[in-house]
Amino acid sequence: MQQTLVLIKPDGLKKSLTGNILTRLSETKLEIAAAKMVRVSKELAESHYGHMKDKPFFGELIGYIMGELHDRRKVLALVYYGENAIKKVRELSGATNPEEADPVSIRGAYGRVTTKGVYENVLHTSTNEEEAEREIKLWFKPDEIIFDVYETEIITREVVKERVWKKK
Ligand code: IDP
Ligand code: MG
Repeated sequence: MQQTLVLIKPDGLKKSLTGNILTRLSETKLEIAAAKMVRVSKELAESHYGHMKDKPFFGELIGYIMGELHDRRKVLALVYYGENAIKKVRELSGATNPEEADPVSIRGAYGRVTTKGVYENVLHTSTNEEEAEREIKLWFKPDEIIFDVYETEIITREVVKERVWKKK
């Protein structure tokens, strides 16, 4: 059994593709183990794409995943769980460059390359187990995932600062 991170990127949300993408992903017969809307901070974006730091398009990539290009400062983050989850989701997603992706793959059907050269490929999917673990731990807390996918521990925090609803 494996788990993999899927992000429906801001272009996917802006183009109203969420339903279509989830329908395509349901072909895998995998289980959705977690799902949430996330406002992507610069810190989260840079951490997620940390391994791309030296790429010439890094700045655009961070702006893209933060929603700056689409006026949608959010992504839908999901964890898919099941047998061979990483490969199944990856195959259905298609190649990184949407122009090279199989036209029946999700990226091939819905992605595009902008005139500035940004690959707007509508979703992110983890490549391997190591990457999936790093990414799932970055985007989700243990209790947001319905299966115990990785080892956890209980810690006690001294100072807890939290945003709550303001009392009337
Ligand atoms: P992946 O998303 O298929 O795993 P990665 O190589 O991990 O591809 O790249 C992360 C993201 O960076 C891609 O999904 C795409 O949005 C962007 N990207 C990758 N390579 C290029 C490129 O050569 N030009 C522009 N954007 C790229
Ligand atoms: Mg990748």
